[in-house]
Amino acid sequence: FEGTRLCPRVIKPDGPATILAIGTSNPTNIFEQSTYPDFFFDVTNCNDKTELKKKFQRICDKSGIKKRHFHLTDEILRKNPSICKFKEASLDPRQDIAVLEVPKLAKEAAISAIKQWGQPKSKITHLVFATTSGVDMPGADFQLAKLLGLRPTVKRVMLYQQGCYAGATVLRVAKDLAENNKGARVLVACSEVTAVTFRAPSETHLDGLVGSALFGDGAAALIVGSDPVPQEEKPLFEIHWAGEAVLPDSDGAINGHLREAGLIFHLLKDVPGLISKNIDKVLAEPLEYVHFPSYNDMFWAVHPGGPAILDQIEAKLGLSTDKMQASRDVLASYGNMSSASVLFVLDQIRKNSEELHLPTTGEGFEWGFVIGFGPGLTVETLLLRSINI
Ligand code: WCA
Repeated sequence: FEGTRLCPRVIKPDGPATILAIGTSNPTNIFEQSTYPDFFFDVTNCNDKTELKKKFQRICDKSGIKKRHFHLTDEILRKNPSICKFKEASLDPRQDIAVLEVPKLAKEAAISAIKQWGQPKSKITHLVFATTSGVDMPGADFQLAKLLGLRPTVKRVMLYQQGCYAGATVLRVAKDLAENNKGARVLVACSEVTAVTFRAPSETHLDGLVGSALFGDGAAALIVGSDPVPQEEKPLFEIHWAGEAVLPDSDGAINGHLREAGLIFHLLKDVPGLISKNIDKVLAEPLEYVHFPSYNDMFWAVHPGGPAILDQIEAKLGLSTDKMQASRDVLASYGNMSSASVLFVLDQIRKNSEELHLPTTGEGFEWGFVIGFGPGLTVETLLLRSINI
């Protein structure tokens, strides 16, 4: 049990929480969006619903998605017919998949992050894990720690059923841990599989059709700590401000209910409108902290919940089209992976910055936002400072 105990009297580090590595993973099974309507209506035995299929095709065509990765395959779905019905008791097979696959997918992302970090995993002092895909005891955090062989004294925080904004929440929690415990190294992970939400289309649940067109599987993992060790650790972004807000008049805009039939999502059509209407108010406080740079002089990691959300934020804030490119690229390649999505976007931003030889990890800019949104309607915001490359 030695080695990960922190000083009993809290000694605070000097600097801000810093992201030291980002890893991602996806299941290998891929569905092309162009052929997905045929597959989806066939495997759910709904080919007779021709008007509904045309509507689904229209949503897929406007989704901005080229492909998605799923743990679910044609074979798995055909072996589990209850998952393929609209609302049949199916929680058991869904849980059987999620409880196993969520930590497994997170493990791959974590191995990639730890490798990039370049330090022994024994230096990990804390683990913060979020998923909206299933629940279990002991939780996915426990399973991930075991799969990775982390020390039994690693201090864990498990966040279940937060929805899509949790990609930013895990970093808010990691920031508090890293900035209040000298030497802390926090492994952060988000992992989602659509085995909990997959279901047949129905005229009675048209917002479910939107989820079926958008949601995908993926996991992201990061290492966070303050005072990076020079020559040993490579900082990517500093986390300077973290906050959460519930938007006014947004009750019921995004809901999810875990029932015998799995996780049932409800999305009002006005979700993009509600977010864009309030986005400038949400950003006012962190912007004050950095003396109001122009929106276009910042980098933007926005949860790619759907193209309409990105379009409307872009229009409301007067952002140039390149600002949301990383969000659109992640949406195109993976769909909406709930909590993991925004962390994929951040990874994409720093990779693009390096490939294009830009002066900072934040596309050449000093300050940027990570913005997640989900049930509530809750918006979770982080203000990041990039690092000179
Ligand atoms: C609608 C709706 C609607 C449009 N209800 N019909 C991920 C993985 C997990 O495992 C678990 C969770 C998650 C993620 C959870 C979340 O992130 S919450 C999701 C947040 N995202 C949204 O709220 C979606 C935002 N919407 C969009 O990006 C677009 O509206 C959309 C891609 C869905 C459609 O594109 P559009 O708005 O440019 O086009 P249209 O023509 O306005 O809409 C196409 C059709 O979709 C229309 O029907 P139709 O018959 O006239 O063609 C709309 O009525 C319909 N539609 N939103 C029910 N919420």
